[in-house]
Amino acid sequence: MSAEYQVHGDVAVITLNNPPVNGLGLATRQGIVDGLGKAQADAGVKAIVITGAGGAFSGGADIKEFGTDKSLAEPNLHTVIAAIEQSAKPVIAAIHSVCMGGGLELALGCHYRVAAPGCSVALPEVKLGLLPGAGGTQRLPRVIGVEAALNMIVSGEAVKSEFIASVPGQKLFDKLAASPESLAEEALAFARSVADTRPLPLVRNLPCKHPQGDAYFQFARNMVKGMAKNFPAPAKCVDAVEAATKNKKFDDGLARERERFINLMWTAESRALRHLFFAERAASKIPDVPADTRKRDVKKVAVIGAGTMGGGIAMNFLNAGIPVVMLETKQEALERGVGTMRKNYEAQVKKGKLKQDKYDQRMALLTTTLDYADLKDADLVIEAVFEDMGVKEQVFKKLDEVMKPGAILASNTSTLDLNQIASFTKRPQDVVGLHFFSPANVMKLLEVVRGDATAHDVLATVMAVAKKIKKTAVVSGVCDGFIGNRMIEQYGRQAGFLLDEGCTPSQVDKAIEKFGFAMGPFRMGDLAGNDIGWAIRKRRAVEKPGMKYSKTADLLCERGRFGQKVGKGWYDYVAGKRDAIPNAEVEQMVAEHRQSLGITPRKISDEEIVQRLVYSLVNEAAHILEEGIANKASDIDVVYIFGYGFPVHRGGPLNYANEVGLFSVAQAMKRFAQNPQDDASFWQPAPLIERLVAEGKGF
Ligand code: T1G
Repeated sequence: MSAEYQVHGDVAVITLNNPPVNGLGLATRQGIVDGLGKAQADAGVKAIVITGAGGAFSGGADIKEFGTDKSLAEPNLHTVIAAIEQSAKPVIAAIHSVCMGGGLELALGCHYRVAAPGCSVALPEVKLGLLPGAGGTQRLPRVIGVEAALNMIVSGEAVKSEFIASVPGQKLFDKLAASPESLAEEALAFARSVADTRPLPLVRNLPCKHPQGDAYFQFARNMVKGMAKNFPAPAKCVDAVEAATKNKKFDDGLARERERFINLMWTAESRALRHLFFAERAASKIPDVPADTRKRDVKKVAVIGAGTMGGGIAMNFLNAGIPVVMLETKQEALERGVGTMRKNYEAQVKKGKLKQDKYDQRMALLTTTLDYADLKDADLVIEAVFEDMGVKEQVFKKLDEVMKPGAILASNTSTLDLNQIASFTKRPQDVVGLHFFSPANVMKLLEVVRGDATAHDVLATVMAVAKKIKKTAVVSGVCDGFIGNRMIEQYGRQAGFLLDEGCTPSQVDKAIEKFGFAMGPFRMGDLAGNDIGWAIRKRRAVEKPGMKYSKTADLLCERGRFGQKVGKGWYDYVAGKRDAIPNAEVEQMVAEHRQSLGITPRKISDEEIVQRLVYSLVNEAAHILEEGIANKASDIDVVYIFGYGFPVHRGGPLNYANEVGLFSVAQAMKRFAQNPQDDASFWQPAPLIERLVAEGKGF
């Protein structure tokens, strides 16, 4: 069922019913049109109410239909809205909970709108690389004003129904119900009260003007140009709303909007954003862990280690209202850690991002201790101690003694073997990896590392906890570097080889920043600290003696050029500034090292730089998929977008490879394998890529 039709006395009620958010898919659209037809034909029906079943009025067009012939099939949303406007009897939208996108456009086509308080109202199409394509850019300005409408459309952000209803002169809502519970009754009563009112009011007939139109839209264009460098949709939103104020005939403005909507629908940026919309939600689904797996209660969390990571991790739980007990080995370490947390919160209070009382509430949920015995009643403990297996062993043996049965024991390790960590306990089924990314209270990504013994309910529990602390969690199997760090190692290797072959650090950085990364590998190294990679390479030199690396990064560290924290790295930095200033000494060092290798420098195009950096991620990702370390390709895109700054408008490394076409990607890899300075064995396209190319498929 996708739209139910019932008659209550002299009012017909059409209830959208397409779980989970009453997406306006073809069947639902057809159901609305059928219901309208029945109501017109029934002489006993004096008015029609449209509402939504479950937790939404409507979340908009059914995004799952995009790219299929259903999404534009008749009756399309325009046809449905026209049928509402042409109804001989008044149509009243009774909206609650969620009224977004096409759902709001549907309501705007109605003659009247009654809203429950607490309803989230939005035109979020811009977040999918689109613009409202069913009249939203033409009708919303007519009921809340041009500027308020353009702000909503360009931001895509939701506004509460009661706020909109409180704005003098607004015409979006004819009535605000007393509560969500009374909406149905109040909508029926309202419908009866307007049953005989004629002419039926139409939003399309309302005036739409801006007193300083040209100046305002020029200002708006300048604003969106700055905020949406890689996205075409915001500028087109401005065009469409401007058309609403310029066109004498409503339908001309509608036509302008439609042209831009169809154009945006076929852009790579919109495909990328729609891919990520579903990818982020799909990541929380673990193929062999049923969605109804019972979860353990997590009412109290313990964090071991009050360093940068421990403090950041603790803040996530305090922010979600979950009490935290934090343990350190020394009082001064505890005090330092708590001091850093306070500084972080106070900075937010100062910027007006956090109210003082909220800050106080959060800190009141934190207790600290030097004694493991104080952790015993925590439901989840997360260790964020030094990245050394010996230290982890001590901690987990102690936790095994102290923690209550059923407590989840999590490690924040970023590369160590979680199965080995679990083996230090008598309860490996309760052990899981929770790899936060620094700064842990800011970065959205959380790699949930699944050990061989990790229990299903532990996985289900930590995925739910991740959602509660507003993290985007992706499950990874156990391997060196899990998903993200394993991929970035190949990216870093390619960056080094490019220097050996003829590039300067800034040439590599500029090329990949033009592709869309906020920072190239060398600026990123200077930010994170070049000595971190140095330590990992030293460890790997023992574990994987055969792995080929460029020596330039080691030479840089041997000169103490660890990056911004010491004022010099690949680049020079002026105290207090982040500008990366190329350094002749470093470029000389790179050139001399190249000479020592007997390599004649060659001109390397930006295209090759980008391909080698990005395709190295793609090839490693294909191996990660083959080995079952990641469950699905979209999970890897989520990791790289939310944890490693892959440009959002490209949709992630694997989405981007699909856009390029795996045949071309594989061809480029084979070319790179011919390069004597590179690592030929690495550049053999992964068997998965070869198979997909043979089948003419993508990831
Ligand atoms: N179509 C299809 N499925 C949708 C959907 C939609 N519009 N919105 C959500 N879902 C699915 C989602 O994939 C997930 O599925 C489940 O609902 C719960 O989502 C012409 C063309 C509505 C605020 O952009 O902002 O209208 O993973 O986890 O946190 O102008 O979903 O369970 O299988 O996000 O409670 C415009 C997008 C479409 C709204 C609910 N509308 N959705 O948040 O749940 S374009 C949007 C949201 C359009 C017209 C154009 C949120 C939500 P699964 P969730 P939530």
